[in-house]
Amino acid sequence: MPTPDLLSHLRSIVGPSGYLDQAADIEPYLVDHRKLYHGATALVLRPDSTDQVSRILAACNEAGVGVVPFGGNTSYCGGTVPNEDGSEIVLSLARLKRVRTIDAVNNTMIVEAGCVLAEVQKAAEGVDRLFPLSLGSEGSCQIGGNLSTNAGGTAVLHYGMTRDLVLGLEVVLADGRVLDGLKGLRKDNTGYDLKHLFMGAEGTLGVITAASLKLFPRPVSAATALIAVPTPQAAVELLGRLRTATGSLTTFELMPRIGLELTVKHISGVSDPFDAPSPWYVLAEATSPRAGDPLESIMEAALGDAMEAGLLADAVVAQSEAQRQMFWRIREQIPEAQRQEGASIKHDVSVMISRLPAFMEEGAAIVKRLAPTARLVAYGHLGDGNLHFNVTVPVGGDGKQFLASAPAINEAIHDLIAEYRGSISAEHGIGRLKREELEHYKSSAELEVMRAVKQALDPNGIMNPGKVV
Ligand code: 2HG
Ligand code: ZN
Repeated sequence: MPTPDLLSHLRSIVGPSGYLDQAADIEPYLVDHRKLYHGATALVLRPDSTDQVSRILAACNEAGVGVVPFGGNTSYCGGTVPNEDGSEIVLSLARLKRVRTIDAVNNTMIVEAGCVLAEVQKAAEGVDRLFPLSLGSEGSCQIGGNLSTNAGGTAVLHYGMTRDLVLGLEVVLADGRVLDGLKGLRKDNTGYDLKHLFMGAEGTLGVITAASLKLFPRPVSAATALIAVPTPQAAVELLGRLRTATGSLTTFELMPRIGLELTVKHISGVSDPFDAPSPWYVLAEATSPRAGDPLESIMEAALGDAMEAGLLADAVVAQSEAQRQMFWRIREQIPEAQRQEGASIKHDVSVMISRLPAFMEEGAAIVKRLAPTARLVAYGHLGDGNLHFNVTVPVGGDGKQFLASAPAINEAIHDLIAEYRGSISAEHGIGRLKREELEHYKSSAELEVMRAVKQALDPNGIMNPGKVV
């Protein structure tokens, strides 16, 4: 437990505008986005400089008090909830929100951890560049959280995961030392690449306070299509064709019929653009920084060929920005529509794309066996081999009762994923939710190396205790 002396020392580090200690103010920091956990804390710190973060960690490390880094609170895995006994301090990065530099020639920007992702995107746009990380929660998630969880999203196919978009990090270690990796170099082969330790570590090894991010040419031409496909296998074949034909496929998302139905039902401004229902749909987008790039006609020709080959039943290439946005809305609002429909059991899994259709068939059979009346809503980033293999409560069913079947369904789906040599968390991380499963599915050698790294960087175990390892 933090002593009154420690608490007052921490308050003095950040000054009167840098902390919250009244129950009502603290409450929003205690519950995760999915409301899976409810923690407790005596103090939420809101430092406004790396130096303050450094002094906070040094003090907590000496006292052996746990620190829970907190960003935009969009974690799916309870990654930022303090434990229930109130013994940990919450460290919000929200006030570290400066864009320190933008260098359009070097194609880099240095941003602080508390910048909201949409603001980072906007700052890049201001110098005619693209920062390509793109997520449903981009209006509220913070770049520090994106980096710490190595977030995915809908442009991974072309640009990679968050860790691929980073040249270097500024990190405060558990004992308060600062690693300064903000040189903005594209080539630096000087031994272990330390930055990658902290991306995906979810704040368990140190606190990311700033990052040097890669910028890209800003796309000005795009072709966006909504495509009705008969099977996931057809979608996989279509993916290969569209990648080759366009040379710049940025997005390739798979959605089931029920995903479209749920968004049409719950989300305003969404309608089904097709005459006939289809079991599956794909949202595909190709982009290019060249003005006047004939992507639309290239996409149309490729879709025509694919139709002749029996890979699709129908397709619409967006004819206006409004239509393009509607197609995107159908995909991006599936999680919200699913939430409005009732309780759901989520699996954020990945396998090799070539094996995805077979996995989906076996996974669907498992769901049918364990929850015969529940509704499988399997959608997501097919281009990355990553599906949200979610299961929604039966029509008119009781949410609580349904959720009681989660452990059995999780175990069966994750066992299947293990058989397929896939991942039980493709893009949402581990947090608190999947810590035990991680222990089960990682090899002992992997776990030993992870624990050795944790021990080396955080010997007192103060960094986001109880998460990941
Ligand atoms: C998405 O791809 C997000 O829309 C959320 O990763 C997935 O809610 C989900 O399961
Ligand atoms: Zn996703």
